[in-house]
Amino acid sequence: NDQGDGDTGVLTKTRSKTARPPLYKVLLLNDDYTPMEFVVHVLERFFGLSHQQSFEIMLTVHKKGVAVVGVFSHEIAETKVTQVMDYARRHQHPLQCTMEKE
Ligand code: TYC
Repeated sequence: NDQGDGDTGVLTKTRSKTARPPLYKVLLLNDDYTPMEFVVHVLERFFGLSHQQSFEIMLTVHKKGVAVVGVFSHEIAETKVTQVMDYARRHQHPLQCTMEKE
């Protein structure tokens, strides 16, 4: 892994494997006010989930407080979080969506 660099005595790190970009979990948080149907709609609209998948994830969040909605690259995860937060705010619901490194 450490490679000599000519006669300088400087060691250079090399990598034989291809590094994958880090992935980020997008999380949905429970609250007491956002209607269940609104959460289901958000999951269908922004995450391309079926109605059944969306309903199940919404119920998991409702019961456990939080659930992973999907795993994405940093840029895609950030876009999803922004879309959900803007949409919830526009509809005056306190729904919270965040991301964290996997
Ligand atoms: N707890 C909300 C209610 O009882 C429903 C809800 C589910 C809210 C999931 C947010 O991420 C959420 N109306």
